Amino acid sequence: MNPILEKIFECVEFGKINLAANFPPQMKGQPGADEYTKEALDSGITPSDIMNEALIPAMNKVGQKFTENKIFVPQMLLSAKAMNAAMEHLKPFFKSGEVKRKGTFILGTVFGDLHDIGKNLVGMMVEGAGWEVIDLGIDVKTEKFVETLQQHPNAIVGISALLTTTMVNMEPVIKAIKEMSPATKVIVGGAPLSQEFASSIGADGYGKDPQASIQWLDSVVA
Ligand code: B1M
Repeated sequence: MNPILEKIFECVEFGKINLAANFPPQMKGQPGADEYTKEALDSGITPSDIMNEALIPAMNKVGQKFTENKIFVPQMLLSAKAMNAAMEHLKPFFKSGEVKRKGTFILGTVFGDLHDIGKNLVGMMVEGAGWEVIDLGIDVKTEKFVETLQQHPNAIVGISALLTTTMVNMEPVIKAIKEMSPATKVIVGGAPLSQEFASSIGADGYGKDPQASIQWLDSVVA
């Protein structure tokens, strides 16, 4: 692999955001994902190669390590931040259509629920895996999901819930989505959920964690 791409991979894997960042200690004083991505673009490496050879594989590795309990939420957040720093340089190329996304993912925490840490992690990781993410935030009403889907008819919808009292709110959201657009796929996730619960409310997928969600999303568009 190109040495600059290797550096970007390493920065995302270990959460080195930029030169000023003190974490991780062994990379203190070194450039981060921010500087290396700019350097890569300046040296003529294409945005697609940065995305497909460095960012996506690095985030895959991070997601895998999280699933295996080798790293925890703080490390994954720093990796996501490093990835975001790199993405800032790539966004203009996405907007111009030079780099293609795998699809659009509409994501939100179900109405009644204000928890967003897990949802944000899923959003960042899915974006890092090459998807366009439309994050509707927390306490998202059924109408908002439906309205956003009308604007992005080919999108996949993701709903998060952290409370046993709000996970039941996912069912009417899914029902409304399916009534409007039966072909739309919906994935749900959040600590109190299970595959069994997801199936019982009509969801197409269940994401135990970001990595499982990405694998499911990729399988839908494969
Ligand atoms: Co709340 N809270 N909270 N809380 N809170 C829990 C969830 C709770 C388990 C704590 C406890 O009692 N032990 C409990 C729920 C009990 C239950 O339902 N059985 C609880 C409660 C009761 C409450 C309040 C009702 C408390 C009160 O006011 N009396 C209240 C409710 C407010 C509301 O939502 N209406 C409340 C409020 C809050 C804060 C605002 C203070 C804060 C949220 C801040 C924020 O999110 N910005 C908060 C927090 C931080 C927590 C805990 C401590 C941590 C949650 C978290 O962020 N986990 C939590 C206890 C705990 O989990 N230890 C708790 C880390 C996060 C990375 O994990 O969200 O599970 P998680 O996400 C994972 C996976 O689930 C998955 O991927 C992520 C990464 O692996 N995932 C998805 C998540 N969404 C996904 C979507 C997908 C796919 C995968 O596809 C779409």
